[in-house]
Amino acid sequence: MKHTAEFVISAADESQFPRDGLPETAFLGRSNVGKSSLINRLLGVKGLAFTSARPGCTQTINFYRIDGAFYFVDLPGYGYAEVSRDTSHAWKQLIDSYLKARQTLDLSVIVLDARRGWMEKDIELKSWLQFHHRQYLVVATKVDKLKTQSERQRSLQSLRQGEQEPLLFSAETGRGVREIWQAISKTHHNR
Ligand SMILES: Nc1nc2c(ncn2[C@@H]2O[C@H](COP(=O)(O)OP(=O)(O)OP(=O)(O)O)[C@@H](O)[C@H]2O)c(=O)[nH]1
Ligand SMILES: [Mg+2]
Repeated sequence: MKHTAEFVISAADESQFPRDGLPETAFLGRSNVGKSSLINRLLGVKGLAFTSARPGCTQTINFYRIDGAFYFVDLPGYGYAEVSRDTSHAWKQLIDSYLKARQTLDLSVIVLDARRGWMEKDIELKSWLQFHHRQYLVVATKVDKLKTQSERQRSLQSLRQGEQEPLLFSAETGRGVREIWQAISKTHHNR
């Protein structure tokens, strides 16, 4: 199914978050894992969300209204060490304020790099979401970069350590798009 996507706002603080009450799916994960690329591929629009080979590309919270019915929310990556301590602190505050205050958040997508698996910050996020009874989905991206059979096996083993089996995705090949949409639609319907 083809979806329509409209960019709504790039929010630098809470006061700029939309207030129309539409439900949201947020994309969270470490810097450079491929959150923005995932959004673009799900919507089939290249360049809708900005992406870059350099970590720290997305610095504000970007809201995209989908089919006039819900939002996709592209967040800055957490745990990017090269930004100055002040900036990194401001981002953390922005992400925290979003997660804590946002009533309309009904699904968080934890985006992992398939080659790295669960990192400390990802586990922290998952624990936080579980503690607050928030629904989440785990996506392992860049699977196209797992070239050999043994790389794929090793990656799968480490990814399976969470309670939820991650959906495998590649922004390059489009693998996983259908499954991820199914999971997102299911959450919206069960609201
Ligand atoms: N091979 C491959 N490269 C990918 C994939 N997804 C993203 N990339 C590349 O990874 C880099 C980072 O992608 P982004 O989508 O900007 O990552 P992000 O998580 O939004 O990064 P921040 O906004 O900095 O937090 C870019 O160079 C992308 O082209 C994928 O599935 N396969
Ligand atoms: Mg980004």
